[in-house]
Amino acid sequence: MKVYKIGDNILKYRFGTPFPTDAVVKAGEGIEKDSIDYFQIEEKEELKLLYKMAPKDIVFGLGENQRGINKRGGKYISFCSDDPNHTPGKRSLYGAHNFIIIDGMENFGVFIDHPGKVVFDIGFNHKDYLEITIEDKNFDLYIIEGNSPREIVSSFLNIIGEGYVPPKWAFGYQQSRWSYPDAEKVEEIADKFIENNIPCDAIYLDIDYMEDYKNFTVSEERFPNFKEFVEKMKDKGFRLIPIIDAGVKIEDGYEIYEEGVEKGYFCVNSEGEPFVAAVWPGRVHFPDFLNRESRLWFGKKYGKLIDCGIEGFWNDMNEPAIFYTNRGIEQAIEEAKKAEGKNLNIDSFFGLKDEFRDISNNIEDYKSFYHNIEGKLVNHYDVHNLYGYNMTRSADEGFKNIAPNKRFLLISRSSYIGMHRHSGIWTGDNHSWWEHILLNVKMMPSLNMCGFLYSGADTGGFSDDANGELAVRWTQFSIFTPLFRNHSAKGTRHQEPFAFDEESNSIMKEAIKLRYGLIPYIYSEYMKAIINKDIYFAPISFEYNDEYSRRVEDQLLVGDSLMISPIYEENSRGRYIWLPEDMLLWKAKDYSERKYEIVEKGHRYLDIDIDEIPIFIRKNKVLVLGKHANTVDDIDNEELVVIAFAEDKASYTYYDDDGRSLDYRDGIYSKIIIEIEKREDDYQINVENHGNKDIKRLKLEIVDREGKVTKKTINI
Ligand code: MIG
Repeated sequence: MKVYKIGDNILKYRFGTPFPTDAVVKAGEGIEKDSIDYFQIEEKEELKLLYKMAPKDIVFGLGENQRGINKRGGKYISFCSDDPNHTPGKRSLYGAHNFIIIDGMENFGVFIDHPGKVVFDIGFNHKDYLEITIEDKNFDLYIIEGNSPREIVSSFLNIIGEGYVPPKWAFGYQQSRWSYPDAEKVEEIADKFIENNIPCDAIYLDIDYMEDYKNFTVSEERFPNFKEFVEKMKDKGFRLIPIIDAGVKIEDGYEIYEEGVEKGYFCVNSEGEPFVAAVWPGRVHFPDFLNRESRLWFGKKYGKLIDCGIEGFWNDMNEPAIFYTNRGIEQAIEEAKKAEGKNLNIDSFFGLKDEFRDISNNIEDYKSFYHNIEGKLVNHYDVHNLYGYNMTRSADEGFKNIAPNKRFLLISRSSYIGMHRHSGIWTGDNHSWWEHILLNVKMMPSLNMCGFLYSGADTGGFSDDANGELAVRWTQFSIFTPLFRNHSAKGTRHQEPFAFDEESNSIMKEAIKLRYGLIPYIYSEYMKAIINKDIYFAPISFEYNDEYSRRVEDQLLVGDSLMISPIYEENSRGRYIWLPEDMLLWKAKDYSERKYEIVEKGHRYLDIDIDEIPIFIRKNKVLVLGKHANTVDDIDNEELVVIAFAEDKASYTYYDDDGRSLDYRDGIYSKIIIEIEKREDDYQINVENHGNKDIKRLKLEIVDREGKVTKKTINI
């Protein structure tokens, strides 16, 4: 075991010869040390790290996973999986995010940098023990110390590198559905947004836009003159976001298939032939995204669609999902033949059934193909969790090749730590279930801790049918998620904001408009989090360390100023809330009607009507609010409403930039610093403008401890 010091409070313990994942961007200095802090090690066939948790310890992290913000009580398996049934017992979803934080008697973070299977048993096997099992013994273990979870997260974000920033328009509302079958339908959807005056910035193109599910092709029949169509839609205010799948169709004459075979860019089987699996298009090869040349080659292909005016993509099926292989089908048929005519009992019958179920995403298939890493073949199974990450990296590298300083929208389904430098994620195939609103709420801070700030769930739920109330309540939560996309599966009920009864439609519309009003705050907080290596969504215990705050699972901090308490139960018209301090409550219906009330610290039951979104402004904090427009680009930035809950003073730093380039990385952005201090009967207000050329006026609404509102306008 070698030990390295990475910065002041981070040690890396190297076991064996780990596969380089490029998750961490900071190198360290070798030091002398022969024992590991915190953990006991058990080495058998696998390696186990053991830690005894104190009764009140909380374990945060693990990104995209089931269960609570506090991960205690569960077992989680990092092995990227295409599993569309996110029921509570599931242990693997699409991502592998091996970072946790222990917060309690001792405070430290742990990152297992290993691209194969890792099991986190967090008080499941034995309620007091954290057991981390690493199947093969080559990995890096990072231990990060800090005084608080926030400090630990920040140190972690610092070593995994600066997060992805989408173009500003990607903070607008986005509409998706599998599938809008043709250009006509896409335009019809766009026109409905226009007719109903509902803001929307993007419409997604799911697999049906392609010709026979071939990546980087567009069906001439369903989307004729694609380039003109993209332009026409952009003129109407909508960007189109096509999907790209991992598998490349095997078909003579298909350029990408032929080039890939010729140049050896695909993953291979044990004979060195391109590995064959089947997904949407039938049989496919998988590009070898772990190989640098293949990655660059595939990345450039995005240019075909970028040339048509496309500015955003979603990368799907990149766990990679496998529907079947010949091996799987043959094995199942063989078992079926053996069973034919037999009197099957409980074991043999269900065994046979499972044979067929297990044709998809089978471990044996993952073990039967290889990546070419600098001339050496590496079995896919050992590096499985890096595949989606590197597909998405390939896209990002492609974009940088084509337009080095332009931001593109990019989200991926599968991911690994480090991919957050290249893109955001959506959380995959959830259901139109109330439980999945709550899961969405809990997942957001966990994802943030792992670097994935630009994230969100399929609002309204992917599978199953949403009713109006579910779509409303989900939308009311999603207005706070940086990625705000409504998506649903083929065959399910439509769930666009105009798909339901009049009342639900109108509430969704107002919520979306409110989202646009919140964009100045959301964008400012998002960007400050990126630049300062901080998070956007946090559990409330990150700021309040009292007994109750440590237990709250269904309220979140959004940026530095806000707390939210989403409704996630059907027929509910209110809920219990824990207030760790007095806060200013605005039950928002739309952004122009603002009534405030002070809610005092304590356990409170709050009435929340179907059209209300409770927004709490923390003590001495500030919310900035703009206006809506039908697209982000059209938002009028001349005036900002500044809502302050000033017990004695409040301050805010409002960040903005051009929203489309990467210049912010060179410090090219503007800031307005607002400082409010309470005097006897009035407020002293200080505003410093560092380079913001859009905003002309600040309309302050300062609320004091008694709820008295003082309004002032300041020209800047
Ligand atoms: O097997 O492209 O998660 O968002 O609509 C399903 C069709 C494949 C899964 C994605 C989903 C998308 C769907 N895809």
